[in-house]
Amino acid sequence: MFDPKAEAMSRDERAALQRHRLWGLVDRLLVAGGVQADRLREAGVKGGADVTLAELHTLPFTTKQDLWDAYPLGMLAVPQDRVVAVHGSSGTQGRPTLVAYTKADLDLWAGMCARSLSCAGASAESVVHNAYGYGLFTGGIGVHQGAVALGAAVVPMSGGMTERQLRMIADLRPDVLACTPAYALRLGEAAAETGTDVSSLRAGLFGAEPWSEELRTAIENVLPIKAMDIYGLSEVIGPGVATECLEQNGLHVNEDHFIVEAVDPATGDPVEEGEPGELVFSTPTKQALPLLRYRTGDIAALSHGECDCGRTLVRMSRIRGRVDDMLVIRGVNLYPGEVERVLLGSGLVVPHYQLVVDRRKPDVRLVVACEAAEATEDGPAEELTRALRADLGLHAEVRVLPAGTVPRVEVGKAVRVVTWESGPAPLPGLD
Ligand code: DLL
Repeated sequence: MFDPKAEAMSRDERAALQRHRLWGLVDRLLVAGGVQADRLREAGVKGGADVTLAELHTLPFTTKQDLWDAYPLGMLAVPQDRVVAVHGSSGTQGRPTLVAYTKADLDLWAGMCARSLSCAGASAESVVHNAYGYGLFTGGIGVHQGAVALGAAVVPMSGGMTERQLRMIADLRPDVLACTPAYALRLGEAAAETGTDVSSLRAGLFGAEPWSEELRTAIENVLPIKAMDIYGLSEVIGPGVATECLEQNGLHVNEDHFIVEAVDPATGDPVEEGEPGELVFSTPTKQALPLLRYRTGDIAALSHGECDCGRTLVRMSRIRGRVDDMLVIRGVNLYPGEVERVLLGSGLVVPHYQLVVDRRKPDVRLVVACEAAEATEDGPAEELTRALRADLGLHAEVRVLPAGTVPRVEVGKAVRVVTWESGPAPLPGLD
C-alpha cells in the first residue's frame, strides 16, 4: 500500500501541503480557545495566514505539562460528543496522560498504522501477530486498526502468556510480528527453548521503548525476521508517526500529517539537520486534540537525504533517549541506551540487563546488572567495567548475576532503569 502520491511527493509539493494544513490548524486552535490559542495570540498570531512553515520555529511550544494541567480532557478542540475513543499512557513519571480521538482521527490513525505496516514490508496478504498491549495503551489497538485498514489479517494477542503466543505463531503462521523489542527477544528465546516453529515470520515492527542496533542484532539472531523500528506517542496519535522501511536506515516520518522539527532541548532553538535534538511535532490534520509544536522529550536527528525505497518523507534516526531519562553518574551524562550498546556489543552478556541507580548516598552509584552469555569462572564483569569506562567514560559497577535473575518483560514496556532510594536491593545479589 505504498502510496507514492503521499509518500514520494517532491519536497516543494509537500511543503505546500504542510503550509496549507498548518494554516488550518492555527485557525482551528484560535477558534477552540484554551492554552494553545492564548499563546498564539500572545505571539501576535491572529489567523493561520500569519504563519509560514519557515517561521514555525518561532511559534510557542506545547508540553506534557499542558496536558497534565488540563487533565483529563481539558484540551479538546471539538465538542465532547464528537469524541469516539480515549487512549493514554501511564507515563514514565507515573502521571497518566489522556488523549482523545474523533471518528476522523481514528481513520487517520488507522491509515498511518497501515502505512507503517506496509513500510515495514506487510501487505494485504499478511497475517499480523499483534502482541502490543490492548487497552488504554495505543500500541495494541493502533496496530490492530492499521492491519485491518491494510486488509491484512490481525491476530489480537496483546501482551503476556508467552506459551499461548508461540502456539498461535506456530498454528496461524503470521509473517509479521508487532510488539516491544524486549518482548520480541523474549518470544524468540522462548521459541528456541521450546522448539516452536516460528519460520513463517518475515518482519517485525518493534517500538514503544528505546532500543539499540545491538538489540536489533540480538532479535534477528533468535527470530527469522528483519526487525524494523516503529515510533509514536499517544499525544501525537500513537504508533504510526514514523517507521523504518526495509532499507533499515532511519524512520520515515509521516510528515504530511505530523510536521516534525528537532530543537536544542535546553534553548528550544532548531538544531542543524543531522544533529540530534528534541523532536517537536505539530499535528495539522488531527481534530480532537490537535497540537502545535508539542515537545516530545525524545532525542533523535532528522535527515532529508534520499532513501532507496523511494519515499521522500524526512527520516529520523533511532531515538537516542528521552530528555528526562538521562542519567548523570559522577559527572557523566548518558542515556540508558548507550550502556545497552556497550553491553550487547561486547557479546559477553545475554541481552537482558537492568541499570540500578543507587541513590542511598549522595554519591550516586550506577550498578549494571546483567547475565553472562557463557558461564566462566571469573565472569565478564571486569572486562565490561573497562569497556564502559573506555567507551562512555562511565564509572559503573558491573554485577554478573545468575542466569534468569534480571526480570524478563512479559507485558508493557521494559523497565531498564530502577532507582534504589532505600530498603532492600531491587534485584537479588546486589549490595
Ligand atoms: O509507545 C506508542 C507506540 C506503540 C509506539 C507501539 C510504537 C509502537 P506512549 O505510550 O505514549 O506511546 O509512549 C511514547 O515511548 O515518547 C518515546 O519516548 C517512546 N517510544 C515510542 N516508540 C519508540 C521507539 C507509544 N521506536 C513514548 N524508540 C515516546 C524509542 C520509543 N522510544
